[in-house]
Amino acid sequence: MERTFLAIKPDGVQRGLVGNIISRLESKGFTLVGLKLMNVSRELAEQHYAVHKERPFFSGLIEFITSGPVVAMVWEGDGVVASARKIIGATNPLNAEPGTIRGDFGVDVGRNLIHGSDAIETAQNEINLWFKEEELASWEPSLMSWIR
Ligand code: FUP
Repeated sequence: MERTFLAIKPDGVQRGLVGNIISRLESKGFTLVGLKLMNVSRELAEQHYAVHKERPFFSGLIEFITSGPVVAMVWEGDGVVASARKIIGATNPLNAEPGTIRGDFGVDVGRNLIHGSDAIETAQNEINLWFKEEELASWEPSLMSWIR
């Protein structure tokens, strides 16, 4: 079953949007299989955003993501990687459609509320980076066979 890694960033936590964000993914029909509130070490942040190491915004990004607790999550379901990206919306919240998380709640690319893996392979790498195998709980929503 396909999985993705999502993280509600410090701005999302501090603005009290954790419940709202989780609710959107739950009511869409995806299954939560991993969840933890955690402070992010500089080392983890730098590994997670390694592809952006040479970009001018890198140090600000690391500063931001390590500035307060984040909610790290793994979600499961058919097509969850691409669908979660749609639910999240464009990287710059000013370009994100209303109805998306970033479109509804954000105005600043450096404070865009949530991270979502951009491809199936990236998702697998990010899940392995952020979670230990025993922190993930696979389960079947048996009364919801109309969803999966
Ligand atoms: P996304 O996959 O939508 O999270 O976007 P990217 O991987 O392109 O960017 C990662 C993070 O870098 C974004 F969430 C915010 C930050 N960023 C900036 O701060 N400034 C930019 O110009 C681009 C990205």
